[in-house]
Amino acid sequence: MFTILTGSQFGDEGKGKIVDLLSKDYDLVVRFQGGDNAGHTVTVGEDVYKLHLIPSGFLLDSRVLIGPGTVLNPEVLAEEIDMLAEGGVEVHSDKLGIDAKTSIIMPYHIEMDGLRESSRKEKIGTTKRGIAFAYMDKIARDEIRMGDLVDSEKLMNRLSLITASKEAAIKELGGDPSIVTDKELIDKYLELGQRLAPYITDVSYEINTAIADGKNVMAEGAQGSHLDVIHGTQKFVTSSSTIAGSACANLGVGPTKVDEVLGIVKAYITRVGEGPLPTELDDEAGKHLHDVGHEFGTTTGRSRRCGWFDLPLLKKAIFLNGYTSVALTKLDVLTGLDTIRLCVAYDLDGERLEYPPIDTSDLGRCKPIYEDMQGWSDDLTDVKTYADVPELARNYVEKLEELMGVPIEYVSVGPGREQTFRK
Ligand code: 2SA
Ligand code: GDP
Ligand code: MG
Repeated sequence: MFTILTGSQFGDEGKGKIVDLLSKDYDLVVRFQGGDNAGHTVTVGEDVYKLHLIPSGFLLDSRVLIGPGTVLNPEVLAEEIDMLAEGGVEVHSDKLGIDAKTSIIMPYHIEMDGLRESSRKEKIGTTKRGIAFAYMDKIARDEIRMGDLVDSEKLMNRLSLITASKEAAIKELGGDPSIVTDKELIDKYLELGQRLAPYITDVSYEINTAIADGKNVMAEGAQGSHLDVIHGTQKFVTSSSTIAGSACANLGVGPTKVDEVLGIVKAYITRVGEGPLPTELDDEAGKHLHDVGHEFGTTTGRSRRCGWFDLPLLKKAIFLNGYTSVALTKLDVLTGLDTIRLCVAYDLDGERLEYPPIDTSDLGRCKPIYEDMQGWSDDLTDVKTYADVPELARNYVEKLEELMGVPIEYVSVGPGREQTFRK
């Protein structure tokens, strides 16, 4: 079975938690896009793991893979492996594989991201992890690949071919070009290459043979559908394709192999960084969602913007991904709100829109049209079955399901593995 799991909103829907929960049934769990801009949280009892690169299926028996469509900061990966080892979770090469074709995020990419972001008049709010600049080099065919990093001659040769253009680009951004040829940094990367060499694999081959052998494979998306570089709220997007189809292209698996596409849907909406968020709240309800939901960026610690559930954006995510089912997360966070508002459509210059406009600035001008539902005060965090969910909360879940037209398969009422049940 091949399952693709993606975020349906602007990221941070709780993908990490759901991947961890489901990974017991999967032989392989694979990241297919993005880099260490992602922050996926897995909570088991007292242990909280905040991962940026290692797929969230690492805790149980699954083998986890980093696919060739990702961009990899080798230092962050080495730190993650060390951090897990300190906590007693060993991640050796039988557990983790990295595709040889994965693009490496070089120190100059991180430098360029920071310089570009600070010089922008209109900020994007990137995570400053060098993501866009590493992808730019991939597309320009100037990237350093994982396979180059393990061979000093190859690396020096690749670097010599791009040094002049990288130096010029950094100078143009107002930075110090010496970072490109900095010997200490290059030596550090070569050391990291040696350390990560045993993990190198051919991800497409592993996945396709696993599927052919009747094994189960899960592709774990990062960020969210509306941050997709093509279909998202451009320019306030990340630099990779975050939607389900991207898993096939990035992993080298044919679309005929896909069995399920699971959408992770937060019971409200959040966004970190700039860009439109029509239901954004700047009142007590927004403060409630932010504080009760602990809405802070997992990678940067930035405060996440919060708003009511946005149906037009969700309808678009359903089209973009073709979800076969949905996991609804953070329902518990809504407890204690007297009224829960649901954005069912937008008003744009007096016209009612059931679906987001194409243009990002038009989306920024959309005013939400709400339907109000009665809230509930019961704590949900100890609820173990759907039948035990209080009626007013069930009304909300069932209203969302009806409006989305996609079955809600799982409901999550807390960060823990056990705080999840089937609907
Ligand atoms: P980038 O760094 O080039 O990918 O930034 C471009 C936009 O993409 C957004 N982005 C994210 N949005 C939500 N969550 C992400 N991961 C972290 C988390 C974010 C954090 O789990 O909380 O810690 O701040 C993520 N990664 C990228 C980003 O905010 C820009 O809007
Ligand atoms: P991801 O990027 O989609 O994996 O999500 P993040 O890990 O960045 O952010 C989701 C946050 O919500 C994490 O701190 C999770 O532990 C937490 N979380 C996940 N599901 C639930 C839930 O159902 N209820 C609550 N209260 N927290 C949750
Ligand atoms: Mg996250």
